[in-house]
Amino acid sequence: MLKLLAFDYGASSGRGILGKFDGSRLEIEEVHRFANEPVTVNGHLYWDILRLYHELKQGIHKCTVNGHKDIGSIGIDTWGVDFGLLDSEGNLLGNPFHYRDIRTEGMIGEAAKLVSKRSIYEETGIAFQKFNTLYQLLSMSLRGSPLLEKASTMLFIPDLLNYFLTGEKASEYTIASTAQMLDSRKGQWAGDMLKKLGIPQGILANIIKPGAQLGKLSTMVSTELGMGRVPVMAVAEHDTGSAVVSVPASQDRYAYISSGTWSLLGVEAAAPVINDDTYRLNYTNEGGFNNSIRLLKNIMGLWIYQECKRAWDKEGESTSFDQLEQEASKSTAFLSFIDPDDDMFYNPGGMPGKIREYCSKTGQRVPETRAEIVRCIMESLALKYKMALYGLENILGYTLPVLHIVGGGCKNVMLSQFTANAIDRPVITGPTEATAVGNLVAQLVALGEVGSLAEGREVVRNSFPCRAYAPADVRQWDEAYGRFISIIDKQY
Ligand code: LFR
Repeated sequence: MLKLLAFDYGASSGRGILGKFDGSRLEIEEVHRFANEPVTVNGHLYWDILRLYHELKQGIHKCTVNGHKDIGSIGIDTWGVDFGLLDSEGNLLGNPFHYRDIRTEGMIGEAAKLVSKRSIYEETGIAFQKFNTLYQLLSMSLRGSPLLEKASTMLFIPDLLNYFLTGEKASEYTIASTAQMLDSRKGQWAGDMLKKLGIPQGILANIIKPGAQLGKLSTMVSTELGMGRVPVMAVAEHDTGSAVVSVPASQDRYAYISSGTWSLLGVEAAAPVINDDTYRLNYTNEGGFNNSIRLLKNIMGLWIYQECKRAWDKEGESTSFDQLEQEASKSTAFLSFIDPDDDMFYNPGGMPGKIREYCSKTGQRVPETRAEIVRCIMESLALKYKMALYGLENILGYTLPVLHIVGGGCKNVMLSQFTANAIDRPVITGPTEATAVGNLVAQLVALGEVGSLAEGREVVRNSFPCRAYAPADVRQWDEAYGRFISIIDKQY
């Protein structure tokens, strides 16, 4: 039995997952789970990176003491775009900023003064999101940040954690692609563009492809943790990249949603799709495992729901997601809609109030109860998925007959059913631990235990149950879609 360890960091929690592979099936066991709580200091939002590294070591240590010293390899994946800076001696310069920090406000416009938006898109294929690494670095460069001046190396979060473990500095391709700083066709840093934008190129690390060994636990780390010098693999270090590796699809044409804090809806493509439509509709082309491209749309996802729950918990109205969904399922359908991607929902805090404000501004009935608010979020998300899926089909010129939903969001039965109803296509959910599973599959490929991504997906199909949802109430959902479109098109 081969044992592997996957660490998966999301925006609100992280986990260490032990994978056991018997040659055809993969079994997973959660060995460590921890909160990932960003910290506000002086009005800026940061990741508590040393705590996150501490949790990584705790997870490895737990394996040591629980009889799993014989780990074959380790892989790490995290959310995209964020990074740490190292000085010339390899010390971390400051705490990495959270992508929701305000410092990138207005930076897309500033970048466009130096290089046209269309040229940035033509070269990188990456959608315009104010949180992209490009705009984080531009904001530092424009204000003459002393940290940036001192920096010798920039490492994305999973690269940074790998560096702490192994001493190796490299930028894994899938995570680097989220930066909007790569030439998407060559898979290398877009040197000329970065020069025009004043981004120092000396700090960029070598790009390495996923599915290979990055290094080994350093002697210091392995002594500290009582674990041998275990190989550390470059997996698809971007969580979405790992999640898509785990999609258990057997047919050629399908769409997926990697569902968590964000909902990433897309397809796997052989090459970047960069044209007038993808530019206008802001579809992105992220680098994937096996040189594939993830042509997808970022949708705000369960963030809005998580934030509502956080607000209610804070007010002392503590509840569970299950309870909220039960209440919402009894609430009236199609009372009011929001555009989940409206900028007003991007920043943390006061989410129930923001939803009410949106509905009031757009002349709709204002949801009062928790149940009405949750129902409004779920219906709006399902309708936004429909919009993104139909947009994708237009771009591709063919129909996507089935939608796979993977990741923690699969647990939300109401949203999965609403999605099938809205898109009028079958929805298949699972695996729930998609990112960790994809991370483990990439390690199996790197170790030569499975021959290809297709074989890896077969392992996933053999190992994890799926659930299918058939569309229902299609006519009502069609009508609702018409109203949804007219509301989100409203200028307020
Ligand atoms: C999902 C994700 C998305 C990325 C967002 C910010 O966890 O990685 O793919 O757009 O977080 O990094």
